[in-house]
Amino acid sequence: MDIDITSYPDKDVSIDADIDISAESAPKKDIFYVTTPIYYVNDVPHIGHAYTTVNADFIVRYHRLAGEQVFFLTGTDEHGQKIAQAAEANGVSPQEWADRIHPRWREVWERLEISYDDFIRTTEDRHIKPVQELVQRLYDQGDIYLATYTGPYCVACEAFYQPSEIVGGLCPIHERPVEWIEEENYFFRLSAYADRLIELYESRPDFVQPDIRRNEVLSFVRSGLQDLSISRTSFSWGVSIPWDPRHVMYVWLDALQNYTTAVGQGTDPDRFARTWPADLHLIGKDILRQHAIIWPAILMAAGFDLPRKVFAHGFLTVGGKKMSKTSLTGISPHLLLDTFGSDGYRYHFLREGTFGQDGPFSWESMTARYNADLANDLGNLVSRSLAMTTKNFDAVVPAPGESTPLEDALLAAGVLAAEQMDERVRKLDPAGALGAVFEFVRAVNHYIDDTAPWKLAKDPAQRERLGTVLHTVCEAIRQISILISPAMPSASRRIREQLGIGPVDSRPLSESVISGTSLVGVKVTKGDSIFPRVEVEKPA
Ligand code: ME8
Repeated sequence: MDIDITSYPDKDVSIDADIDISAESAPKKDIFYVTTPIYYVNDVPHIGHAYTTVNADFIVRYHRLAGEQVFFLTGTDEHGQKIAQAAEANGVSPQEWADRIHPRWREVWERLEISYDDFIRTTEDRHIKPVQELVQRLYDQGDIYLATYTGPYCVACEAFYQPSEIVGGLCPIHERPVEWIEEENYFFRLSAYADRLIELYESRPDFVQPDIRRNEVLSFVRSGLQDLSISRTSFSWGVSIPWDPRHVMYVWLDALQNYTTAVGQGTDPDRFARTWPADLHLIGKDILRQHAIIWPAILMAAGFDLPRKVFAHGFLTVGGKKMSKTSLTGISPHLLLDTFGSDGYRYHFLREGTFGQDGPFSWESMTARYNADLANDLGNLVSRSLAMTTKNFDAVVPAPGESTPLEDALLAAGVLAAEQMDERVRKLDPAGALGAVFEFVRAVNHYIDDTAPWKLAKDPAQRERLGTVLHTVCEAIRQISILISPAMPSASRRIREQLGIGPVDSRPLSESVISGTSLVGVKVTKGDSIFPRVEVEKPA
């Protein structure tokens, strides 16, 4: 990037040295605040976008289940050149285009049972006004100046690159030709924040996770930061720069602030104090620099607290490359939802692979895991247990007799699953958390094989023992219905309906799993199969 230094203003940057970047300095607040990226409305969602949102929803639902107060934000990013181009290609205005596409995102989130508390659109007044006020403040305090930008720009990323990052004229992420821009732009003095950013990554190793991403960000900032161009004049679809309306704001400067405008930045100071900072910004690794470098620098300039954590997960890949709209490899979530339902869908994208690393999507492995874990292990457990209770005890959960080491071991396995789940969700390891839950599901199946209730049922002298076994199994299914509820809310509800009990309570798992309502005397109903088997054939 080539900055014409003759147009630097002569003001010195005033960086507020009083802002404390340690996590401990952040005020105590009761609300656990989680965000997803706000998605571009140039097109409709694919399963890569849903990957972030499903994982965020699982984490959020777990925290709510544990009795915590949560605020979960998602939304759509509606400004910028990419949206303007999509609108033009479709012969409508950018606003009309955004109005037409944004419901397509909400519709997918509804089918996937995403429990967001707010959905922000960056074209809303509640966002635009506070964004303009903050940017004006940064300008007034000398953090923004006018200069000339010359360099590469990728419209698909809506990002500026260093010339050295462009190989063969192509964007490193989209592998599409970049534009070379030469424009008079406003710049944010990002470089002035480099030392404080380095101090942030060093003093709070959890700020950027996983470690591989933290190291990447640290070495990028150590190698030297350029100031950031934050306005454009060659198109007009964006938030206008308040003191110079020939310019529209760089879309990222506008978009990142959704996280603060949605919770009261510039409009509701009490709410802002109760909710901000975000506890977790969940993102894909493609937008790491914006979240781990640009965003904290803007917040430092604004004098706001910094988020507690930015976690960048890996890509869903097709043929080893990021699944994307641009490369036309995006698979619609609806296609998978039609076959696997929301529970099967959510389970797969939470359980497959390691959160943080890239992983391929395959219809075959989704089907295999669904049939093995859900249709066989869990679905059959529920249906055979309720069928045996129906047949032997008129569908009423029997009182248990004396327990043996087998029952004690199963009880201990349930408690262990709850503890492991808690630990793994808090480490942002959804796959590990569900792994622990399904370990318990398999333990319950082993218990049934070991105690063989179908044999006990043939011997009237074993009636009390049969009652103990079926009570233990129904109780274990009740525990499982709690443990799976953040991942598969609908299956959890249906299992509880069949068990004859109401919705899951919100309290720590250590309490709800161990001391739930007694099931003795509860009438169960053997209903439809919770997870009907899926055939391997892909839809055409
Ligand atoms: O970047 N694998 O929006 P976007 C995993 N508007 N995750 C993927 C993915 C894939 N193949 N493809 C997309 C933007 N994602 C900006 C964000 S935030 C202030 C502004 C997910 O519509 C992943 O979370 O291009 C990625 O970061 C996000 O979608 C990008 O969505």
